[in-house]
Amino acid sequence: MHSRYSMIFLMALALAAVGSASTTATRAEEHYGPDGQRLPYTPVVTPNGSTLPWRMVDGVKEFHLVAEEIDWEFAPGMVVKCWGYNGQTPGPTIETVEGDQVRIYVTNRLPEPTAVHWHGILLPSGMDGVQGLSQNGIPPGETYVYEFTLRQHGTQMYHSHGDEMTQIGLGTMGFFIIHPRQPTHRIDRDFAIFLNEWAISPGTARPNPNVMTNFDIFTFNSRVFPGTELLVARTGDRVRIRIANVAQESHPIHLHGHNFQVVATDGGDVPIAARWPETTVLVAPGQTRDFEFTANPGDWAMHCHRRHHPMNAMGHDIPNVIGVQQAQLEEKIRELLPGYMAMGESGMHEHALHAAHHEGPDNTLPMMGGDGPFGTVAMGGMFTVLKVRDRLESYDVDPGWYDNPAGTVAGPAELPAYWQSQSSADRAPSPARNPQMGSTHDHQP
Ligand SMILES: [Cu+2]
Repeated sequence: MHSRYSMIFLMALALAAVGSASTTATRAEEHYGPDGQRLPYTPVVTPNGSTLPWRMVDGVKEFHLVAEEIDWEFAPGMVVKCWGYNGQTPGPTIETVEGDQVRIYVTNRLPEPTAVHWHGILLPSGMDGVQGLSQNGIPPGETYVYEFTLRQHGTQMYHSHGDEMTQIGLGTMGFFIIHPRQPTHRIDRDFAIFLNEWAISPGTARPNPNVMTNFDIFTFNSRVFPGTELLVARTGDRVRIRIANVAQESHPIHLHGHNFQVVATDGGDVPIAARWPETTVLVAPGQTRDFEFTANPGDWAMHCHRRHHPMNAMGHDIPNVIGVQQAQLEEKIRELLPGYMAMGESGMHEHALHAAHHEGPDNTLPMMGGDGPFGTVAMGGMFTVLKVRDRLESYDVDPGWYDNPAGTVAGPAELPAYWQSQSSADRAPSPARNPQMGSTHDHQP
């Protein structure tokens, strides 16, 4: 049976075989499929998820997907009633190679008909999986089969194409990755992260798929920080990150400490001459984006750059109290609500500090949290950490916090006298040095 664990076991064997050698040891690592054959690729890691097992039947790579309702943990303390595949949302990653003939059985255990669309894959029209257009809906309790030959490579997706609003809204999607038959270069670490947003009122467990714009939970592979799995790499590794989105909103995904190039979309490879450097990639609904970079040592944040997306519920629809003195208000509210604590007048950092001992409604996460080496990280939602180390025992073990070289961490300082002597007017840019501003300044009555 193909599983991540057998893969890890094989990796351990490979490591043992080459001894305690240098960092190049695992780069020569080979990976094997369920049939014992060497895989012509580095298997994709789906953080907080898994790869769908397959079996070879007369030269055809067979898979089985089961669409079903599941209880899915977004982070410790919050379990959500989702619809997904094989016990997960996103469903397990389908991993194939260009040229493979694939046969995919789909069993529907949802309470309504469904169909699975193979997003971005070139295939016969009748295999495209649009309910009503290309096939009958798969009735609850029944199994349909899809079969086609892969004539391309890239990061594609699968998702429900029947009652999309409800079914995709509740989590019926997954990666369909097709590796090139002839790789142009080696990838050391290959990660796949599906974006989604949800409307889950505090104190409830059932996402509301009818919501159009007012989402309050934003997820990487249906997990929120600090429940998102780390991305671990070795200094100098060639890292590929694949991001997919079939939700309502677009998400600008930002990686710290690196610049990268978008090397592929769900339409195929981007020609080398057409690539440009980026630190943020916008991933719109219905798109995948693959980006690559060489890993630099450190602990690096990767997150959606919309301000409310690396954050959990409860920050929405609360009154703006920044700068409001709440002391007397707090006393008055305490007469009605013992233990009430006013927060937010100097920002929401305070909230993150109280999150550990303040209970919210059942099944509801603090708006932000996560412990770092310097206190609370004060993040939630679409946020994770890429940990890159010169030396690693294993990609599957948290290497701990980054040991910053001496003199490379920002810290307290004594402000030099020449900065202290400045008045706030002096600190402002000089109008005289700016030709446009200077002219209006000079001619003021
Ligand atoms: Cu976002």
